[in-house]
Amino acid sequence: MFSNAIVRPPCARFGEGLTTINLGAPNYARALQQYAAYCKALEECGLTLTRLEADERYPDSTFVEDTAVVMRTLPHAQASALATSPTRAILTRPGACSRAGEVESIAGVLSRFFSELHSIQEPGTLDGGDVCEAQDHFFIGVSERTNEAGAHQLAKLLASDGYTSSFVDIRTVKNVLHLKSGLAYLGNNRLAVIDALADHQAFRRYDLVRVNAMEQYAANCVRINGYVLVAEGFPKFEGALQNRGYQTISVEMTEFQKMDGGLSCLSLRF
Ligand code: CIR
Repeated sequence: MFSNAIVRPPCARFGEGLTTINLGAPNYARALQQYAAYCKALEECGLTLTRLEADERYPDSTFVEDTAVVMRTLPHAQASALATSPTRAILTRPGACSRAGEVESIAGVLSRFFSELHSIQEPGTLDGGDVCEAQDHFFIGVSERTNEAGAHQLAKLLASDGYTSSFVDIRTVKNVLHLKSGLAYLGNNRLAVIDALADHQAFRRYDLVRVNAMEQYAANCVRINGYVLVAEGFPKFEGALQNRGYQTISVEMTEFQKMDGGLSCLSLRF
């Protein structure tokens, strides 16, 4: 169960952020509306939101997921009362220089919830979007943003808390900025995964819901409590989830997609 999410609205300079996709400039007013609907959906899933102020210094600062890796429960504590009290969070070291300063302000907020904060250190770089938690295992993407040193540092920190991890190199996978642009954990040993990653050996023991190239953006969905948040406009994937018994909530994400961002990127959930 998740109970909290940290969110930050897009700032007025949102359109100056990094992007590789060719979908045109985002409409700021529309981005704010989509953000409001996203927050409402998180609340519908039962989360209490910590709403941060927009940060004009960093155009990409609405994508808070990239600044930290939060652990919900310790695997060995799952059956005990400790299960609901998160202990450790790891501050990342974003791979894009323009985003480095985003981490500092997140640290202050996380220290209200987590008793221990750790950090990825130079020469490691790591973006939270490259980290996919699947119960007591983490998939860590090695990407243009997350280097091997960062991935190893995270794996070591996770191992000291009893989590296992595996690396997934996505550097040659086209149109995938972060691992979670193409992968999501759906609970019960099931993953949503884009076709281009589906044959990776790290996923061979999982039940896969494949996302075809036409609907690739939809793979970045988020399972929260009894629901799966999905991007609006991808009927095949949403139908595949519903056929498997998931209750979906769809959210319009067009303006965030223009900036390479997906549903998971807009919050830190724990
Ligand atoms: C960036 O390029 O860093 C932002 N424009 C998008 C970050 C998206 N974050 C994510 O996938 N976790």
